[in-house]
Amino acid sequence: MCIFCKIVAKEIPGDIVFESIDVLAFNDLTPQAPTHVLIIPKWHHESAAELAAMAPTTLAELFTVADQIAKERELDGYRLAFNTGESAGQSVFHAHLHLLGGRPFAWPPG
Ligand code: DGP
Repeated sequence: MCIFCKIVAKEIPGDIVFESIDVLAFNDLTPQAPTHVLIIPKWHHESAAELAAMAPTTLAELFTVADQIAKERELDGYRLAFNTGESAGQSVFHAHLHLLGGRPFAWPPG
């Protein structure tokens, strides 16, 4: 079982900020911004593309949950990212949407 599946199963602790039938959101262990929340499908999918193909409604929910959290925290802007593949920085192969906010972000990202 992957590390995020273990958080979903409550086998290891996660600092959970939102939960629905299909989606879980929890604070990133190594936050890169004042708000750094990971929003994941509870069902294991390796990547955003696989999630889009297999469960598009759940993929859409990740975005609505991100916006809901941003509104609750009154963020004036935020960045969303899916890293896909090692060369793009993916280290956990369970699809996860990064919600980053609370500081300015440069573009293009490094
Ligand atoms: P990525 O590099 O895009 O695959 O992002 C993986 C993120 O997951 C990274 O920002 C650190 C975070 N992370 C890794 N292990 C854990 C964990 O056990 N708990 C939590 N909350 N976050 C984790």
